Amino acid sequence: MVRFGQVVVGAAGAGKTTYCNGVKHLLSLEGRPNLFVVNLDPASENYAYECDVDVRDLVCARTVQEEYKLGPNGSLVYCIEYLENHLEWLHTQLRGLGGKGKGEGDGSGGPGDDLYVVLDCPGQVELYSTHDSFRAILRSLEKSLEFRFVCVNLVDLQLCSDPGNFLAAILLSLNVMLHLELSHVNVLTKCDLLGRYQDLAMPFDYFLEAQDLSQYFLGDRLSGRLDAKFNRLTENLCELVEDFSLVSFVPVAVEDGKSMHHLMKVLDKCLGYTAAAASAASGHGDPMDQRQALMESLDASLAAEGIKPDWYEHFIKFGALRESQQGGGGEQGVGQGGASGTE
Ligand SMILES: Nc1nc2c(ncn2[C@@H]2O[C@H](COP(=O)(O)OP(=O)(O)OP(=O)(O)O)[C@@H](O)[C@H]2O)c(=O)[nH]1
Ligand SMILES: [Mg+2]
Repeated sequence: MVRFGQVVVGAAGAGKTTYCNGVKHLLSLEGRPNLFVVNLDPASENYAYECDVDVRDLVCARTVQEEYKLGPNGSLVYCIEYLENHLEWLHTQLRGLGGKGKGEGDGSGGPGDDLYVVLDCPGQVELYSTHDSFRAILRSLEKSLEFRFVCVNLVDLQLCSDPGNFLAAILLSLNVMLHLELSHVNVLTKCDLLGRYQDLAMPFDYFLEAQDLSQYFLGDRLSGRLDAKFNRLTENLCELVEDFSLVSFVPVAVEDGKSMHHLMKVLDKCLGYTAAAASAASGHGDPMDQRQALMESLDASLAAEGIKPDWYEHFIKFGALRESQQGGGGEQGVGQGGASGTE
């Protein structure tokens, strides 16, 4: 019996909370059963955010900061270590979800058989790249509650506009992948803003595949911005990334149903999740007709542009449409919970 989960990580402001809301919206429309969002960010300031389990009910970074006179980073580390030391709280909360677990009621069993959780994580990357507590928390959920996780590592599109930042994001992604030891999918977020980066130095596909990175640094080399030693280091790092071919990105804009649907398919494949598998696990009947219809229509919209849509064209059109609908306001973000999930 397996339960499924997305572990949504990424730097501060990468779009984790907005993405989690978007996933809940889209997958609810698709009729995915027993879908829950779990806030694991003790520093979240967003009290309007709807989640099914909230770590702030156990420990809150703001309170810790005041009580122990810690800074924002120290208090977050304290909170995650506190959660690691009070894992029974998280286990109990997760057991309470779904209500279909075998041991429900007597406290001995696991959570709902077809549970699918989306974990909204803090924006402090050290927690996923070097610190042990977060990884220990995930291991305990895998071991005690039989969760199967995929790490969804969000990277802001903005980082593509500078070669150094992009390389740093790639190296960090590798670091997170090695540290958490989970199936791992890198996601480029906020791609509706692609139109603002029309001077990107490489075709968009190259960013998605993390290819020809040395080429990307050529501009910096020619301008003499980097010294010779640094150039060599950069070239070697680029070669390392390219040779191992371990990093690629799936592009997403949360309000764009097509891109979100594409990502959900990638994640389902990583998790081994199918509606049939979930139904079988829960002993429930066939998927609802409504879900089937929505999946088919989204599949058809993807197929209309080929198996691999031209994301650049797609996002430029989507961004333009979005701006015209907003009266050309040119907002920076989509706002919390503002994801529509469908086009
Ligand atoms: N245009 C656009 N903005 C987005 C998208 N996703 C998120 N944003 C905006 O990015 C900003 C940060 O989003 P959050 O979801 O709070 O990011 P976060 O990673 O949860 O941030 P922390 O919890 O502070 O680490 C907000 O202003 C969002 O509206 C997107 O797909 N497109
Ligand atoms: Mg957040």
